[in-house]
Amino acid sequence: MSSALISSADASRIAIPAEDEDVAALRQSVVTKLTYAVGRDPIVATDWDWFMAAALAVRDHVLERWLASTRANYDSQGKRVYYLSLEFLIGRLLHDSLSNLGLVDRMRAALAELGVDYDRLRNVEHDAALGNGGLGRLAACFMESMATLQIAAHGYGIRYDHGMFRQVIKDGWQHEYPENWLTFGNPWEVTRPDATHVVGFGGTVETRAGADGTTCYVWHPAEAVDAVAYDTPVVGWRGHYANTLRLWSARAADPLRLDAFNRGDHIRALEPRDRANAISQVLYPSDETPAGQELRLRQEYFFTSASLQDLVLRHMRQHKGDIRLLPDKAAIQLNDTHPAIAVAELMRILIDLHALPWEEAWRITTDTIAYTNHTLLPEALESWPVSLMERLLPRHMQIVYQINRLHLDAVRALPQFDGAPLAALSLIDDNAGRRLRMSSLAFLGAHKVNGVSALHTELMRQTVFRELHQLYPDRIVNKTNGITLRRWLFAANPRLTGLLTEVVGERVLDDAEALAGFAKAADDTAMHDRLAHIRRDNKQALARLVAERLQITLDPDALFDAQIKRVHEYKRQLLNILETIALYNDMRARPTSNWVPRVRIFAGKAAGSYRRAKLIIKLINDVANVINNDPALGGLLKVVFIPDYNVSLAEAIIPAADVSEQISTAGMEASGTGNMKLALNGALTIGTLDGANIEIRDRVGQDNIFIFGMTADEVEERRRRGPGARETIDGLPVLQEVLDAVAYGVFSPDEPQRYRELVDELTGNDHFMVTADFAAYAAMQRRISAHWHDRRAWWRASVLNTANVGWFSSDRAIREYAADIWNVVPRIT
Ligand code: 26V
Repeated sequence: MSSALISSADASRIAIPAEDEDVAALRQSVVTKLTYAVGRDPIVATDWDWFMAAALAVRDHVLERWLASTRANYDSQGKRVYYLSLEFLIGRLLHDSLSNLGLVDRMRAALAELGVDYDRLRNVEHDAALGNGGLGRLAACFMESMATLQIAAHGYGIRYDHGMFRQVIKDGWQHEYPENWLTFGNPWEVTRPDATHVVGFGGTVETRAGADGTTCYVWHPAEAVDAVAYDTPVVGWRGHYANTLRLWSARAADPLRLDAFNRGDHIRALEPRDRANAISQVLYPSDETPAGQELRLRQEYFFTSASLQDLVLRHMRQHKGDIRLLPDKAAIQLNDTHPAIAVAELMRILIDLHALPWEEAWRITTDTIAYTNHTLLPEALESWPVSLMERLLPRHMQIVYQINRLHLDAVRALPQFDGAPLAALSLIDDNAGRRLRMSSLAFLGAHKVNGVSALHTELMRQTVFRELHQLYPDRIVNKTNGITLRRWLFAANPRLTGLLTEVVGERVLDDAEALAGFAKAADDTAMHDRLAHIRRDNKQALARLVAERLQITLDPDALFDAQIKRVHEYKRQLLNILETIALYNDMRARPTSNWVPRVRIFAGKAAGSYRRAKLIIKLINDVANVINNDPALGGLLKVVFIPDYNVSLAEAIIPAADVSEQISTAGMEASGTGNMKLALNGALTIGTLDGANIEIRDRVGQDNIFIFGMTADEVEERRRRGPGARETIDGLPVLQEVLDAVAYGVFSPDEPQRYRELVDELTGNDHFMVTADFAAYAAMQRRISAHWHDRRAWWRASVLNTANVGWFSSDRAIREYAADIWNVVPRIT
């Protein structure tokens, strides 16, 4: 590894003097922050006060590197990456920052000298939950990897006042409550009122004759909203370098209508303020429905426009006002279609504001922009009613129409064009009212379009982008997702990390592929014992958390089996809970069999309006109630649904899991990233041939992963043949018994009909193939139990999982984006 900025050896010499001195200095800076920034006397300071003081002290450490990095980027005049994402699911920052800076132990010692417990204090930090799930967490991992690899990058998004809702389980049902991460202040961000941009909405477009016979367009928006920047430094591994996450907050340009106020109409007077503020108020639970809401479109345009204005301004300042250099100096990555309006917005900036001709503007736009697709689910593909677009963004729609015209003309001019209708290729979908297909706009405006796993990319070529792919066969590329080891191994599982560095050496901390060296421990039984010990400690810690939150006792010697992710029918938590019931029935029927004690752990949120998913959560809790309280089982089987899943809870569950559930209907999970985190920590996967599971199998070896069920092709084929659930169930008495129990209210005696609709769907259409995959899943679960009895085989497989998943590091993913899409060279190679 080499670093042009500063090498590791130099950095440790410069940044880390004698240890005691450092502890004393840290302690002093925490006390100073407590006194002068928080304004509290140590005698009365609460955990929160100490947390703020510690975070501000850490931030000072980061700021120096941040300023140095910013200066280095400016001086180098190099190309920058701009990652536009409506979601950044970063979680807590204190421990992660300290861990990346190598200061955890010293901070712990400094606080201990002040009589403060670091572990208690780090738990009072609120999660920054500015995302729904995989897409948002990926953006956070990517930001960390770009800082680690010293790629000059800016993340751009929205500073939501309220992030992902808080999930409370009452009587087994999910309830959603607003989340208030900013209420007590956010120590990590720096407000930049100077970096404010005005974002327009609505109004009219004026056409003027230009000097040389051309036509100029002047947009006169009806409404103006200020986008105010809040910057958070993202510090990379070993703390040498930091990038900026810039999140926009919306403010009314004119917050008060004084005329109304003076008339005494205070409500109306504040209307502009409220309307503007609404834009950055809440994160949409985007797994919900195609957010038809105008507010969602306003959010998307708001942050896209502010970000493009910001990056163009930076470019002009840095590169002598030469906008033509933009593709050489900026790579813009669209994280899904949420910022797809960037295509039209950049065209507008280039043509209307910089007076470039269309062709040149189009070349600059497409050379600069790239787009990542994260789902093929038709209901999840964004499209906006043309009428709404024309009202809200009239100038952008003119540009979109022109893009579409030129695109369709080009198709008609192709030699192979046979006069067939071009509906499938058009940017406008005429089927369900006229709607603008955002995925097509993003595809046309990008030089590269990527999927997030090999299978997903192939399915993109065959399905959603079939026609566009035929036209542009080189545009779609694969970039399999990755995760940052710094958070998901080093910070979340320090004991395992310690063992790994002992076995393969310190270099594993800088090079994920070095994990391969751990394979030599595969058959070492002494090593197995140590791993088992570490896992047991982690399970005990999780058991304490569960006891505190749910008053349920877990046996740390039981097999912990975790399904932790958004609750969605395609992810098939239902398959898991039905098989749990089958296991329960079997345990009751054959109590003297050599059962493996098991804990089924569930955690995840359902979109507030997704009734079915919420019903599945209730079913899990109802089943848990019956099973956990059945004295006949003697605690052999436990089911827990841990509420309010978030990044911090994931960090507690993942190091404690023995089995990782990745059981989506094949062809439906674009990639998954939890699968990678769990395998990295040594959990064995039970999974379908879906998303990145396939690539995980290829790397860990098929003997070390439990793959079951239909392939994506088989799913498609079976769906074509029509419903076949009835015959399947008829051949499976075990499943029939489970479905009867659910349908007749065994788990819901207070409302026997509660799960009728779930069972009706399974016996009818069964779109997600729960019944079709049931037998294979149940058989595989039994094989896992048999495997558990063979401790040598189990830990061998576990070692080989950890050893072989280094490739799923987000550093590898980012290197691929850098080389194949952005054309930037990381400073760390
Ligand atoms: C969106 C929607 C919206 C409408 C209703 C159903 C539904 C279901 C899923 C989604 C997914 C939104 C995009 C997303 O988060 N995709 C996830 O991206 C991860 C990072 O690439 C990837 O690992 C996950 O497999 C993928 O689901």
